[in-house]
Amino acid sequence: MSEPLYILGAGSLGLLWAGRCARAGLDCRLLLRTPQALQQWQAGGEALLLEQGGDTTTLRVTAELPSSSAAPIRRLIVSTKAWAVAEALETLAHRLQPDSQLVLLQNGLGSQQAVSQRFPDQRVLYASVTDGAWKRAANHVVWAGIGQTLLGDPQPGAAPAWLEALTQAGIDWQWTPDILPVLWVKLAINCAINPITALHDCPNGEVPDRAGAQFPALLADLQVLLASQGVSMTLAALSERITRVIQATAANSSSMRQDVHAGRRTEIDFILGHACRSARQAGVATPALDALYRQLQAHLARLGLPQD
Ligand code: KPL
Repeated sequence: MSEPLYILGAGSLGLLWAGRCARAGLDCRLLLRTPQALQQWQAGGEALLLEQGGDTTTLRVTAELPSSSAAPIRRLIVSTKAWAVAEALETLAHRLQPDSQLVLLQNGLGSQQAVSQRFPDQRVLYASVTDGAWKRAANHVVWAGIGQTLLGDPQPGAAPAWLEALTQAGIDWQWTPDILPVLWVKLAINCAINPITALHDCPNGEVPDRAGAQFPALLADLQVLLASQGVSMTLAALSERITRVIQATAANSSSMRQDVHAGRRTEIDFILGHACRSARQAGVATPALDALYRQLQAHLARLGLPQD
């Protein structure tokens, strides 16, 4: 890959992607949000610590601010939180070219469509990522669970050749010609797990017990929601899928629980918010999902966190 790979967002996922690309010797560059963050990164010798299974590798990754240069950005991985994408992309819009390609790694739905609308001239790819990662420090990421990345273009089209560099970086990815249903199922998984972990402050594995009778009602609503979006899955298949994710990530703290612990804005609007709005627009009733949305909003308000 001759073009540098830019990574926008130095959260756990951004560092995980940057670390793996740097480890493979790819030219990857982190785009940081503030001069303070850049100063801190440079003061640390541009070192990125990638920890897996107790082993930590130190890698050197160059960072810059979107505004620090006018150099074109042709390959961009967007790894910010869903609510931060739009504003973060505006800071580098002047560096995008008609042949620039963006890969969006966000949880939930809604932010992806907004980017596609804002950048109609660029190729915007969507991804569903199931790796588990968390940050021990600003430059130190722990790869807690190896997952898979499904990539696709909401418009018909083949995988761009440069994605092969991801394989070189050890990223387990696959091209899917139909990415939206994949993202809908991921959204359903996030609706079933993340809010419960935030409400009960529990790891993923405790979700069914903590939710009690709310859980089967929620799964039934999610199945109705998926059907209304053209994703047909039986309730048994959806329940099994969600149960498998809960078991595989039993000890993990969901991204929403991590956000709450860090006193950060959550992705509620792109997960439950998008789900409830879509159900309403499709004219289907999802009472358990709506109740969970209200319950989580009230919980976040009590904690002094945004409800969107
Ligand atoms: O995607 C996740 C998240 O935390 O956002 C799950 C699948 C729930 C794993 O923690």
